[in-house]
Amino acid sequence: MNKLKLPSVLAITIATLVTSACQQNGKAAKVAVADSIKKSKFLSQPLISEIYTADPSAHIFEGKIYIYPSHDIEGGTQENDSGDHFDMRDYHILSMDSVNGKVTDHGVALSIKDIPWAGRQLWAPDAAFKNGTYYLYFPVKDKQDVFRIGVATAKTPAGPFKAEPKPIEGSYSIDPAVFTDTDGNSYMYFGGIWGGQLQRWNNGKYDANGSKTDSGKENEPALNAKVAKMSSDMLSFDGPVKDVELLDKEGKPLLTKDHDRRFFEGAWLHKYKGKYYFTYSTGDTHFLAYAIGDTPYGPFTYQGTFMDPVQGWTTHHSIIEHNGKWYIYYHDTQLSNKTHLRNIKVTELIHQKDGSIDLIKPIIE
Ligand code: FUB
Repeated sequence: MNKLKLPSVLAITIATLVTSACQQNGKAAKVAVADSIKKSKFLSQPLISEIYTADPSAHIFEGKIYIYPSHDIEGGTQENDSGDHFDMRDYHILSMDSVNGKVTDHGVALSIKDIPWAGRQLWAPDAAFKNGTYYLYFPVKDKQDVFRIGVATAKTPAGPFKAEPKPIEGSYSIDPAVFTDTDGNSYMYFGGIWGGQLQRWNNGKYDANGSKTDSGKENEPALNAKVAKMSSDMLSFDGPVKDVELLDKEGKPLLTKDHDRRFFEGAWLHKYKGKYYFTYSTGDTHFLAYAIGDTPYGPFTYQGTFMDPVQGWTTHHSIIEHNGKWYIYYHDTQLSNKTHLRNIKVTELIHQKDGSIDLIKPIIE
């Protein structure tokens, strides 16, 4: 799963050369120079360095920015294509008054030991607010090692959250993202292939012996993310789980072999000028891509990539509007240089007049 990127190699080489040139100035000077070069290759800096955080789902609640991230830890599990090394056990919620404001870590908001049906691996969460209640949606493997999506509730955005006794009926796989439309209806987008197990689900049934990846049906339509309308109490699905169809500009479904464009994981939805933007990670090709539709159900027409690969294997984001500007929250591995120990970041996201999104380059060349 590892990839080596040229800019990283270049930055490390330059850092080594400059630091050794500065040797007569002592250790502190060396560290300062190495640090400034290391930092300068990144477009943005980590929002918090006391804990490792990833998969940031940002929302504006009570006039503040709240971030619902994964809390990465060193669980000691061997790295593999199923993502077993992402062995997270709780969630910390972060908040700030403004995009560049001081970050407050509100501590543990939900722990795996307080989710009655959970087995292992608390992955990327999201949150929503309706009728005086905050909802935290989270994927975790159940005791049979199958990813399902749970929900927990609280009266304040930072929790603590109390988990419902069972997963959401009809939910499966990972990466829930809940979008509430201007008419008040909410929808959950979810799913992820490979470690997210989506390729093991067929007609609502899980095949424990199914493939570990999406390879094998290269010329067939790629696996789709899923969408379901939420019930008015936000605790269950109101209606069937549907495919999020991703089409090319000729109206044909993207194919499995199209690794640069097909859906992998990390769905998000935002609405801009009346259009629905479905954004997602292409996984093993490490892009963030976007597709536009006319309804929350799609179909969505692929438009392009809007973020180049970050340092690290996974790429995962959320998009919010704050004070008239749009921002993308994302992660990379700047602090640890380890796939499973990530740190969250933010940068501005620009929509052009024609509806396209400017390409973001998270690593400065
Ligand atoms: O954090 C674990 C997994 O890594 C997430 O669920 C994926 O989206 C990827 O970021």
